[in-house]
Amino acid sequence: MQYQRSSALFAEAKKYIPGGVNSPVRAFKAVGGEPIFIKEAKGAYLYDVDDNRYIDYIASWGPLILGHAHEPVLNAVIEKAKKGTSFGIPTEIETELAQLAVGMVPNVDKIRFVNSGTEACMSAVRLARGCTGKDKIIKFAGCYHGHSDSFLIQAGSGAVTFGSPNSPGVTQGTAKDTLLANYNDLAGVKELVNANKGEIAAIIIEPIAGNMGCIIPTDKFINGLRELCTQEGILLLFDEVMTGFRLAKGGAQEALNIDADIVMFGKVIGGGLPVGAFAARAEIMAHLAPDGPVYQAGTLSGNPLAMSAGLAMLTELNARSEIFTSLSEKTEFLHKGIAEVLTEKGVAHQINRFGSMVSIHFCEAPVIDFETAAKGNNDTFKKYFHGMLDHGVYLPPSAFESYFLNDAISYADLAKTIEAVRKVFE
Ligand code: KE4
Repeated sequence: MQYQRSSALFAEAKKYIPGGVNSPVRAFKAVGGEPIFIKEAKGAYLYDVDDNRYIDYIASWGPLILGHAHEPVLNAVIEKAKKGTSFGIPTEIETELAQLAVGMVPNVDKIRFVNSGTEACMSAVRLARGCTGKDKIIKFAGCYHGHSDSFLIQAGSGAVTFGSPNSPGVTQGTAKDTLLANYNDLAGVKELVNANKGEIAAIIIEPIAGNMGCIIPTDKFINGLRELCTQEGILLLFDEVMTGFRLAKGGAQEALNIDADIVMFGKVIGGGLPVGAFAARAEIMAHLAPDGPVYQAGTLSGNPLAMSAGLAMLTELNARSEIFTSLSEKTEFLHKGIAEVLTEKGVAHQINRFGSMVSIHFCEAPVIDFETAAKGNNDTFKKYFHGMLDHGVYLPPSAFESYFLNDAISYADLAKTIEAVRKVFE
């Protein structure tokens, strides 16, 4: 593969955009080298500006679950654009998508659209605080809920368990209201709850984690969280920005058979255009402006152009719900094929998979939380990432991400991917 044009474009981009990118993970800092620039995409394939073709395993980090430039979604957007893109005035299509989404997702009566997953999670936390009158939240190390100040927090120093900022610009005043626990560690959560009795508004979690690689909660952990929240009057917030409309029609709530109190969405719900959302039972959403006092707003929230992409995508997912099983089977095929090659080559690895989310960790011990995920051999990962890129397979450029399979990927593409792993480790 040659990347001349990408390299030239990256140099140009860096002159005007910090790091040459509009989201840090795209800059390849975690894997070294320079990012490729994409010219276009269709179905399962990306085409870069040097005319290299790649099988795509990030699907724009989740949204393009039906593959790139999927006709029904494209046509919906093109038709809608001809009638104007945004008015800042109510439109019927917002209700259509709201009704469809609420019908697909268990245990929610109402939904508010925003423009990103960050906005959805940020607003949901404010709603939880507004509902309960309590200030603190618990999040989990390694879970990512977007870049709102309350989430850019790492484990605090010492036993106080207060959070401390993990980015300059986040104040200690904000950090003190975010407590950190470890994924799959129910006892640790209980300790935090007891040490902050009556002060915790919400526990926010990725029900299947995707930002440490893919990490699956134990039944004991996730059911224990539900019970604890019910007992303590804490709201359980499911960040389904990745899992929503990907693991099942009803997302992780359906897949795990657990009811959250507020559910947040992004990615797939927008069909590739900027849409986030948060949803809950009526009595919780009644607190939200303009019905209630909890303020939240957005100029382009629910704009008909983005709604048209989301509506086309969710309509197809709702009608073709066998797609979730078929994606899961393709992911299992990939998992087994790669595991076979790595075992044959004597490469220490752990592969975590849930539905169409999968991640590969180059380590011996099972990966069950952020600490064990961090034990992966990053040198091996970097060589693996670039080797696969050279063999026409685009993987997430970080060991702390998950692959997202899309419906356009064929079994032939999967076989090619497995073959590429073999060549890389030869
Ligand atoms: P956005 O604000 O990026 O739309 O969504 C934030 C977010 C919230 N919750 C979860 C579970 C998420 O995975 C995300 C965003 N995911 C990252 C990939 N790990 C987006 C990629 C990027 O940051 O460029």
